[in-house]
Amino acid sequence: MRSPARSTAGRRIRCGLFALAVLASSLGGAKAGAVDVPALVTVTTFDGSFVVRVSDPVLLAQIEGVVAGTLPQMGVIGDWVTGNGGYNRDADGTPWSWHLAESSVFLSEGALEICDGLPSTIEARVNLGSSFRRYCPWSGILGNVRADDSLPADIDVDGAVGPSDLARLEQCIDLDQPVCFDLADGCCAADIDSDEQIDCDDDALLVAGWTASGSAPGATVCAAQPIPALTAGRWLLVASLLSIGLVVRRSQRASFGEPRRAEIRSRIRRRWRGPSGR
Ligand SMILES: [Ca+2]
Ligand SMILES: [Ca+2]
Ligand SMILES: [Ca+2]
Repeated sequence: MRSPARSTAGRRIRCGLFALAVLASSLGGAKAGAVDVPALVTVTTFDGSFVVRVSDPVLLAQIEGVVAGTLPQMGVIGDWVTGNGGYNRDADGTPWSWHLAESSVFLSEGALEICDGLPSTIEARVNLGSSFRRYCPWSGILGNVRADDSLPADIDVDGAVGPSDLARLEQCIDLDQPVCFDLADGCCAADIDSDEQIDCDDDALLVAGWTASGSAPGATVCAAQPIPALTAGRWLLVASLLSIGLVVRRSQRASFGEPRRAEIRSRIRRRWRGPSGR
């Protein structure tokens, strides 16, 4: 990621560092706490914020060091995937349609300009179906490290999995449109398993993660579909096997059964009449 200081990329990296330093001084030093992994960390940019989930204790210690000011300012870098993971939202609570894949997240003192941007930049990329996944917000400042209390199926990131999440999934689910990019803006937030489809796999996760009172109803299209289709398919298979069995048996009778019966009748006649009976 780093480049020689005299190169253009090097100047761009210094610009990124400068932005970090200015915003850090304007926000003041945040206090680091002893939080266990997994933890949630808020990254605040010039315009909007997002949340990163951290399961690596070494990375979390680094982040806490940066937040406390005992380590030099560093920015977060990672690769986005669809779905908000049940935790990624803006400061005003609006859920994003993406989150950074945990295994891809690291800190760096500099980053290339190509992956810079605001959280809304990434939101636009998700909805455009961009294949460029790297995100390294130059203005991103780490802060608010806390224990992870998120729920993976919490599509609207309100702290519970319930009717509002189901309503969102029902609105976005489309079994004929496998890629969530093709759906209305914001629907990629409903991709609970981050496979870029809004389908019955996501519904199964929502049902499994249901925290509201009562049993989870699940999406109508998924509740109606799988079992009858499977039963009908099984009956068709049984009927096909029976038909094949009948055809084979008839053909065996035709080719082998009749000569065998004729031979037995001939033997009986010979035994009854004796060897000279013919
Ligand atoms: Ca919810
Ligand atoms: Ca999915
Ligand atoms: Ca799927």
